[in-house]
Formats: sequence, C-alpha cells, structure tokens
Amino acid sequence: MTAPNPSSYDAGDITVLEGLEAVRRRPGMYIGSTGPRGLHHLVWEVVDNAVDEAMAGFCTRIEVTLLADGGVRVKDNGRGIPVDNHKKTKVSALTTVLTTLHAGGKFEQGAYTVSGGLHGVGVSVVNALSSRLVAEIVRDGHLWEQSFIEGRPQGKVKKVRPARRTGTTITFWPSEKTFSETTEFHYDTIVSRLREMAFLNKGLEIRLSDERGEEKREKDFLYKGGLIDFVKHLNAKRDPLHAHIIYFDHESDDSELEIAMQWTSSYNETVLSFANNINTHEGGTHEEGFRKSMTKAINEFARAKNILKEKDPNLSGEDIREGVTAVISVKVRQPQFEGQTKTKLGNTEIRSYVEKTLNQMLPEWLERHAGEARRIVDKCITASKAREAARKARELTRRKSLLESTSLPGKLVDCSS
Ligand code: 0RA
Repeated sequence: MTAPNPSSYDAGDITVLEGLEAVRRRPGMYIGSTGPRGLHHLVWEVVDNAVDEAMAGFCTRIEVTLLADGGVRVKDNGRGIPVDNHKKTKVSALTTVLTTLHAGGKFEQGAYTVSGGLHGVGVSVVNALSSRLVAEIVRDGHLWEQSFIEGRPQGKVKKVRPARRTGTTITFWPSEKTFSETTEFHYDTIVSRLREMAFLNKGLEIRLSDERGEEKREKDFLYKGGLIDFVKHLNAKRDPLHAHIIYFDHESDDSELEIAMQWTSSYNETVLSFANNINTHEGGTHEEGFRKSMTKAINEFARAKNILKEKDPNLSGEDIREGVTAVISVKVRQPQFEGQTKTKLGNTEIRSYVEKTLNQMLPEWLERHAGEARRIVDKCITASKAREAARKARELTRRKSLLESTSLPGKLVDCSS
C-alpha cells in the first residue's frame, strides 16, 4: 500500500480551489451573465444533469422546488452520483464532480455528453457561485451527504443512514456576491424550460413546486407523446390543415433523431430545433438536412400526383414551409455548438444523417396519408402563387414609380406633363 502523498494532495486541492475561484472572478465566462439569465443558468445546469441521467435510461422523475428561503432543490431518481473514493486521489467522486471544473457527471464511455454544450458547464460552476450547496445521494444502500460554502467542502462525504432506492438531490442558494442584481427565480421562465424538457424527453416526469410567497404553486409535466405533444401545444391556437401530426424517430449508432410537424393555415413558419435538449436558435446542420429533404419530398409528391405539371417550376422551400410548425430534436454524442450565441449545431455528419433518414420516411408518410398530403401540397401551391403575385405587384409598382419620378432623361422632362 502506498502512503498518501501530502504534497501532491495539496497541489490538487489548490488547483481545485483556483478553478472555482476563476469561476467566481469571471462568472460571465461560464454562465454568460450575472443577471437573471445567468442566475437561471444555475437551475438549467443542475436540471440538465438529471435529464442526462434520464436520457441514459436511469431516471424517470425530476422534482424542482423553489424554496421559501431563495434556494432551489433539484431531486432525481437516477443512480445517484457515485460517492466512492477515486483509487489514486482518494477523493470521493461526488466531491470531485462538485469541485472540479468540467468534471461533469459523465465519466462513462457511451453516455451522451450534453456537457460542453450551452449550459454544460458542470455542476461545479453552480457550486462555485452558490453561497451554500448541499448534495444528498442515495446509493449503495445509504444516504450520503456533503455540504459546501462558496464552493468549499465543509467536511468529507458523510454516511447519514441506511436508505433504499437511489437518486441525487442538489440544493443550492445562489450567491448574492455574484448575483448582486437579483437572486430571485422567475416562475414562468422555469415553467417553460421544464415543460420544454418534458416535451423533449417523452415519458420523463417533471414536477415544479414553488414554495415562495403566500400561495404555493405546483405544476406537473409528463408527455407520453413527446414532440407530438410539443407540436399540439404550439398549434393550440392555430388552425391545422391535417389531423395527424407527422412524426418520425430514428436511432443510429451514434445519433438520435426525432421530428414532429403539422401544417396550419398560418402564414408563419415555426421551426424549433434542439440538439441534446438545447434550443439551437441559430439553426445548424440538423435544420439544413430537414429543409432539404422536406423540399424534395413535397416536390416529388406533387409531381407524382400531377398536382405540379411538367411545365411548372419546383415549389420553393419557403413556399413549402409556410404555415408549418415543426420540432426537430437530435441527440449527438459530441455536439459542436457554433455561432454568436453558441446555439448553431455544426456537426456536418448530422446534415446528411437527418436528410437521408427523412428521405426514407417522409415520402412514405405522404403516400400513406395521401389525402392530407394533397391538402399540404395545395397550401404550398397557394403560397407559391401568392408569392409570385406579390412579386409581380411589387415590380409593377416599382416601374410605375420609376415613370412618375423625376428621373426622366433631361431632354424629355418637358414632355412628361
Ligand atoms: C456518473 C455516473 C453515475 C451517475 C451519475 C454520473 C449521475 C450524475 C448526476 C447528476 C445529477 N443526477 C445524477 N445522477 C447520476 C453512475 C454510475 C453507476 O452507477 O454505475
């Protein structure tokens, strides 16, 4: 047996504290801002970790509680963060996860690494920016606990008592030193994100309880239909063109794809896309593959059914997407987030994955629901005609105003009246 080496232990300890100190010095680097957005990032980070555990197939229920004293509690029924000591460092895995930058929950090969994404900064960042944090773990037959103040462990992981079932509970109080503007969580903001998470992870049960204020509030989210329910929700106040919501899911060796969509009588296009549960506001390769395949499938169907004649030009992507509500969700092993706000998916292999998968599934759906497909195509043709008419009207107006303007050549000015 080798004796613990005090000097290297100290060195590691110092590195850890320096890491969390760096987060406290420049919190914006890790959570974007120290305003309300950054504050809510703390919640998303802890919830994301629990959702990861659900995505890995080990967690079915997450409870988020906004405590009366300003704290937030996130409880899941996953496997529980491991508490045993690392062979070399002799430090509990739990302590490491909570005090080491970028040591997310994901040690295992094969697990989805949502970490590295937008709010995948690791729960240690939450710890660094909390005046207090308590981790309670049930696994290996016991309840284990460790507390932190400003990120610093207040003793080792404690074995509290025997306990059954497994899970992780993280309770934290955001530090007023960092969040000097406000430490107050916004109920509606948390409602919409948790609802979105529940849509994106079908069958996952999420409960939000607000224990602040006079009237306690509570909301449960559980969507058996996943993205189908998401599209229903988005189209609740719109007028759908067809009854069936188009839905596909597909799993490959290293990615997953889920798409739901429905056309409405609206003139707007609503396409939401997600990569590893993160809203990719700036789009990216998954959206590109989706658009390309959809344009191809609708045009081919319209020609096959002779709705578009040989002489007619193809329908444009824009015409096809008028009035559509679609949600695209991909799960990718190593997501690359690009763009101004890091919300654009960059993985090139995902473009062809989505395109190829949809190329197989979309024509089949259109064939099997030919009546509904015709109504969709009719709407696209109407959109195309309207756009063409608008273009002609615009041209006419331009020509007219050109004639009326003073821009007539000099020697013709006298003739213009
Ligand atoms: C790594 C390994 C294992 C669980 C987790 C991470 C885990 C992390 C979080 C964060 C919030 N809730 C969580 N639940 C689980 C388990 C490895 C094993 O048991 O074999």
